[in-house]
Amino acid sequence: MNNDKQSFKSGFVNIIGNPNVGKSTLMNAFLGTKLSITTPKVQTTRHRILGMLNGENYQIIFSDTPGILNPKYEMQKRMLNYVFSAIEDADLLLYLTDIDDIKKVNENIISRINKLSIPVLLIINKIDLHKTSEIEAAELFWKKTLPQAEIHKISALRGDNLPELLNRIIELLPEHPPYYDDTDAISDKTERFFVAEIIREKIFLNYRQEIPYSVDVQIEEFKEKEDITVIKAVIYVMHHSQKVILIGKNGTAIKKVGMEARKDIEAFLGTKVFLELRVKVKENWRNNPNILKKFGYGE
Ligand SMILES: Nc1nc2c(ncn2[C@@H]2O[C@H](COP(=O)(O)OP(=O)(O)OP(=O)(O)O)[C@@H](O)[C@H]2O)c(=O)[nH]1
Ligand SMILES: [Mg+2]
Repeated sequence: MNNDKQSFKSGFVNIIGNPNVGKSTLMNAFLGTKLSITTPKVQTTRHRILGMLNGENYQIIFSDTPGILNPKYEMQKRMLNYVFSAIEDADLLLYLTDIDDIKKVNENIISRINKLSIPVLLIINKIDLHKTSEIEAAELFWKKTLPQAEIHKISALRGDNLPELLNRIIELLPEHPPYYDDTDAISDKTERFFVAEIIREKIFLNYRQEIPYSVDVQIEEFKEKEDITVIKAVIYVMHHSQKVILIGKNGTAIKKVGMEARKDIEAFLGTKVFLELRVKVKENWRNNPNILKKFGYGE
């Protein structure tokens, strides 16, 4: 029995990369469940989200992180800080790219990675979208840019090479007892957090231009009753004109968001859900440190 304990592996496997390369899709694929929201738009993920994967002899704590960006406002600064923290506390770093983002390499991040002494896997994602010659060109580029990284080629969406990648991750994990005793827990974030995220995902999918980036969702009430969960959420926008767009003519736009979100929340919670959405204006919330803190964007 003692031997078994000694060979247990556990560690923090942090996923970083440019916006939209498939970081959240990859973590969800490993976990076998849709935990982190994913959309075709950049900057979908705004927080660092842990996802736990428990095996017989291992516990992996994945971190999904926001895409690397050049911050233009305070919320984005905090998003980038989550990336920095993920570089610093990783036992194993997964740098995800999608071939198209070769031209958008952030030198600061690359030099930080090149100074690390932990194993780094450079993962070329979305191979289902590219020709072999394009994939090979990307490989060459990354061999030069991150010389110590081991290269893997995958499709997070289709599942290509994911079992091999998972085996390699387990091989590289340090021997360590599990960090989390509760093997049923899948994340450090609460159900309320994920419910707000589901609503935000529907806003990303239903609105264009600056609207998704001007919105935050907060859960004001979350009551589990015998046969239904009652959820009241507030969607914060920055200007009155955005509130008008969000609600739409006769409320049709917001109704659509509510219906789509309710379906996913019901599947996520496994209960029936009553969902009430309200829209409120909070001027310039993205730049207000106090509001950001209240909204869960720690420094
Ligand atoms: N074709 C294809 N699409 C993929 C693959 N992986 C992810 N996608 C798509 O790429 C888009 C972005 O995926 P996300 O997982 O949200 O990307 P992300 O890196 O988490 O993005 P941010 O949170 O904005 O930084 C979504 O539309 C995904 O369905 C893949 O392997 N192949
Ligand atoms: Mg994401």
